[in-house]
Amino acid sequence: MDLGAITKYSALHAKPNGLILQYGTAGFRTKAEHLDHVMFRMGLLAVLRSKQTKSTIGVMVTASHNPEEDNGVKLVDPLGEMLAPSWEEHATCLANAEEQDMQRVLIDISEKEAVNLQQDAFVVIGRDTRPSSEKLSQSVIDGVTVLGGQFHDYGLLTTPQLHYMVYCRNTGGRYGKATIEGYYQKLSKAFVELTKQASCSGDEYRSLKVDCANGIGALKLREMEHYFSQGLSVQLFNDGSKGKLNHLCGADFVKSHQKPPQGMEIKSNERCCSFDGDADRIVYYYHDADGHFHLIDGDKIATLISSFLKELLVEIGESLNIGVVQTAYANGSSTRYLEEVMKVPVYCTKTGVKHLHHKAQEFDIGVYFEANGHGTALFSTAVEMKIKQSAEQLEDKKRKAAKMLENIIDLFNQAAGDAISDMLVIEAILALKGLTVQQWDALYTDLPNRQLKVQVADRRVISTTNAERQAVTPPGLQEAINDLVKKYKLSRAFVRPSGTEDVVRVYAEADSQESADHLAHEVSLAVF
Ligand code: NG1
Ligand code: ZN
Repeated sequence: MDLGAITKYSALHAKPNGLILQYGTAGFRTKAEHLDHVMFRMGLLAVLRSKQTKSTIGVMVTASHNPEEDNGVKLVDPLGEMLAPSWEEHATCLANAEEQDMQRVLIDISEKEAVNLQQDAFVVIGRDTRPSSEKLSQSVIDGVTVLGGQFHDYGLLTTPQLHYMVYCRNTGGRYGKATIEGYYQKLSKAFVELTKQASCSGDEYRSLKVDCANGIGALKLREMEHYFSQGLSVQLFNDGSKGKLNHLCGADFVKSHQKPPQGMEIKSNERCCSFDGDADRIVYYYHDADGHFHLIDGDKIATLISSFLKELLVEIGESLNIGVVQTAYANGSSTRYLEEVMKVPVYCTKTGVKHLHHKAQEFDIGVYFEANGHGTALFSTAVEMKIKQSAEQLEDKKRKAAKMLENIIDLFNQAAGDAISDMLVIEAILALKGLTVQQWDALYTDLPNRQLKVQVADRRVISTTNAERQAVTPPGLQEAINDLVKKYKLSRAFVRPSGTEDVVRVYAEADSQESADHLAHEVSLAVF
């Protein structure tokens, strides 16, 4: 380690005095102007992690659905997953070290993690479309090079595309080619094969309106659409040409306000979807003939996907173990439908995709989605091989189903939840099953629900257990929530400190919207 060079370059990316940040569920996130030093230091850290794992590490510069003025950064581990927890702590220490302590912290991390400093390092970098992202990603590169790391800057990418690149590079190309064309070709080939098999390919299935949150999704869909246009034509809205990133549009806005984005004209029964600012979340929606808005969130996406996968397995004659992973925010109706009607086991983890991803890896086929539309499906290597064999060896209907499953496996981004990949999976399933958006929506009826944010002096006084569904501290809070919940029918409520904002989140559901609203309000009063 050339400590002299590190000190010299670090001074060019100086940390604002007194600024303390934490590597949270989605890496570091705050106002872009406070992040230059963090980017430089994450470049350094990515090199150490790459040396330790002897693998390519990813660095993504994005703040997802946050306002345009914010930015953020997260590291991507070798198999495309989120950074290992012990390294999240190192990230926090390094980001908060005062200038004079930087060298010591770097050496500490290297020693604790037994990093061989002679090992080569390779880092890949991607960024979203925020005005601040280009300069900030340059600071990451400064950090990488000052520690002697090699790098490839992919420039503008969706977050899941960067995860895909990292995964491809560390699996010797078995998963796919680590180029943007490789990504487009892999997904489009699988999608076009699938839609060719659909008997219902009328106009209804051929077009989709997409709200791109004025973000990277628009750019990437434009680049990609000619690859899959045989199967689907997409009409893009909020493509960044006029509006501001995530402002009054995008998946987070639609899900949290339960209303359509601005800037999109919706005719009744038209199928529409929204991406978030870095295109790792997707939600669907439509207006019915009476003009009522219907949201189809991550829970219903998981239901559609898992029921289709289950049907294919029955057709092929394979009994594999499928599990669905949700969080406490999953609508109670979805959990009941999955367990009681579809007879699929459902598991609940803490909020944050890394928890869902890890749980989903335990199954032959693990489908995971957060209610907000972040998710994907994972297939074990053994399952992938078995299905490939079946697609070659079986006959007639069984072979057709195995071929379909093979293509569906290729269409999922197994490194991370991916709005583009999920959109193509959903579109293929709807076409193959001949389902309209209304029929999909009618699988079950969501329980009315309400989410609120409460500002408190210190949100850390609230701690939780049982996948965040019960409060442990402060004393008495859970008892108070239990008493309130008893007052309503089909009700459930919980509180938890947010991992990405300085707020406590309150969630309530009940048999009517009015009851859900009341319950959420009463619980938020109990939090004070
Ligand atoms: P927090 O702020 O911890 O609730 C939010 C989302 C998560 C996840 C992360 C990362 C909700 C209720 N929470 O976390 O699901 O997406 O941001 O972006 O949607
Ligand atoms: Zn996102």
